[in-house]
Amino acid sequence: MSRRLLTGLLIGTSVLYAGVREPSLAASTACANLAALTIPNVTVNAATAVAAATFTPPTAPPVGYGPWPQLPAFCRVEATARPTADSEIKFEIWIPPAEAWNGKFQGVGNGGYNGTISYTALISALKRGYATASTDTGHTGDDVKFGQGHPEKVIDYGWRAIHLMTDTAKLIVRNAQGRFADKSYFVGCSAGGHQAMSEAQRFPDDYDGIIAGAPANNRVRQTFAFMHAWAATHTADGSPILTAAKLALVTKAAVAACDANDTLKDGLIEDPRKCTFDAATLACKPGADDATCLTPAQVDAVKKVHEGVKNPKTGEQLFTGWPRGSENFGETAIQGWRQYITDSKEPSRVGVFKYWLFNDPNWDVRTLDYDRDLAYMDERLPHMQAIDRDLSPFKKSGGKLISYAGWMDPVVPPQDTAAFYEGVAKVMGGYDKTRDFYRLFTAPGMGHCSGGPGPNTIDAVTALEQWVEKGVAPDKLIATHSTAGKVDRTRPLCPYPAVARYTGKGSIDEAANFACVTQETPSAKRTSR
Ligand SMILES: [Ca+2]
Repeated sequence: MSRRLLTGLLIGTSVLYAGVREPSLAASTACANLAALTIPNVTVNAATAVAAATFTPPTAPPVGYGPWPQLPAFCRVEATARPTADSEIKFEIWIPPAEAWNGKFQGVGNGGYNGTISYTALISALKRGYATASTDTGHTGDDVKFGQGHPEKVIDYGWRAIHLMTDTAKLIVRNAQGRFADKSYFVGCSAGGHQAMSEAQRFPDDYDGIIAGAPANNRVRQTFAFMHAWAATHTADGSPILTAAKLALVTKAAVAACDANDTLKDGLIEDPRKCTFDAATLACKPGADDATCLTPAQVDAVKKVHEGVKNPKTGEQLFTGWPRGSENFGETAIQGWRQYITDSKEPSRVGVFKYWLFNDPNWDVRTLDYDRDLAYMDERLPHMQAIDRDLSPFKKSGGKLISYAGWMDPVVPPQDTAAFYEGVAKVMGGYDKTRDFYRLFTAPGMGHCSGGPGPNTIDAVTALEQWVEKGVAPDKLIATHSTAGKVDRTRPLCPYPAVARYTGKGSIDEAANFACVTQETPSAKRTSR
């Protein structure tokens, strides 16, 4: 981030605080009276005391979530921030009554480009006693078209909405409770992981503890990778080359080929970077095409997605490929390449090029120049990503960061998350000087943020609370896998680059029979001189 940007932000922050007219400095403010707060560039639209078991979020619950649960009582504050004339950033702040408040604040993240309040995340924070806040990031809906001709809205999405939400929420919580929160946390996965990284890098004092799940923080390059993967898996007329069944065939073969790489046959690829499975081994006999094999075009498509995208001019690996094993491992489109690569009628996020970069709705992905256009996007849309590897300011402010990644993630490639960790370690002076404030936990057989054949459910919030509040750093996170709501496998996730090794005794489905051991990773070898 540029110094100019940082200065501007700091000034913006101090203005925000200095300009607030607080009705009462010492005492708490009744919920309804919070609507009278005057905060520059922020309008408090409503402040409503919500009685227990009476609130239903205005949107339908996400698929698979079930009906909205009954909630305890809270104060619901709805606000809009307009840091620029073109901004319209909506957010909600939920504040428990004093007796139910755990004294802490939790900001929550978003998914994809979706301009919507994250009610599921607000609910889970409120139920733990947190005062909590979520924003729509300044636009409505998952379509990136909102940014056409609205560069300030793109910046709101990129980083500004989350920071303003955080600043404003802390202030409103302070007014509601009569004191500032003792600790502040940010919790997000996917785009939320990107937002988490952005906060750690751009606003190192916003949060005491941050959770960055499957962080899509290398977003410029990831967007190029989406273009490449789509072009690789579709014919010139846009027809898909790979079916769901063929993708499942590849996953099965990849797992069969690489399961034993870690010496434990548990149906999981421990580290896909060590898996050299070649889709060509599934090639049909010349002229044949049936359910058990891949045609030459299908082999070619799979190989290109595995191998990732290179700069054609310099040969530099521009972005990693998607991991072997991530092709299709479940029933839903997001448990494989279908949702973001093969089933899409057009490349995922192609609108970033059409509407944000070239302002040309007819732009054709086949004209993309992976050298020239990358340099152009890096220059034009730096606020779209969070890739500063120098986390010294965050470390210095006492911040703690827990990141996690599923080795089967078909959306945000986990190899990139690991590479980012290695990059930070290099800048910070090694793994020892990194793990005292930032730990990455990798999960074999886990998909995007959750799901997958491996243990994929963790309680990172509790681990982070222990680290921030008691100084107990997480040496492992226990992940669980469930079938039909029943836990059938547990496994420790280890701080990168350590991995979980079976002790040789007892069930391989029980975490107690595994120990975290440090190993040298292929890319760590490459980067350590
Ligand atoms: Ca294995």
